[in-house]
Amino acid sequence: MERTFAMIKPEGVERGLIGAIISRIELKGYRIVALKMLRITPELAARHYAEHQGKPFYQELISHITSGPVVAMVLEGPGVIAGLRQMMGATNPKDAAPGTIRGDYALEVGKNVIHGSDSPASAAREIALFFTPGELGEEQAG
Ligand code: DAT
Ligand code: MG
Repeated sequence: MERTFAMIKPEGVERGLIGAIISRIELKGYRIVALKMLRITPELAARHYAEHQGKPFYQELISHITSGPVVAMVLEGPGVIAGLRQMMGATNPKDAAPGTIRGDYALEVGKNVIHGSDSPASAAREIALFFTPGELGEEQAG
């Protein structure tokens, strides 16, 4: 079954949107495989956002994602990678359709409240960055 990595960003936690966002994910029918609140270190932020190194918004992106606790999760379901991206809406909330998470809860691209993996390769990489096999219930017996 397909899995993806999702994260409620610091402004989502700060604004009290954890319940609303998780509720949408659960009502859609995706299974929450693992979930935790953590403070992202600059090292983890740099690895997570490696593809954006050198872009004009990179420093702001790193300082923002490390500015407060986030809620990280692994979601499972058929087509969940693309499905969550559809539920999130466009990267820039001003382009995100009403009914999407970013369309309904955000105004600025730098504070777009949720991250979701953009491909199977990103999902596998990001899940492994944030969760141990034990946290995913994948420890070997014995
Ligand atoms: P997404 O989060 O939709 O996958 P992305 O991977 O292109 O988008 O960018 C990662 C994050 O970086 C995005 O959620 C918000 C920030 N970002 C992207 N483009 C930006 C821009 N032009 N100005 C400021 N922040 C930006
Ligand atoms: Mg992305």
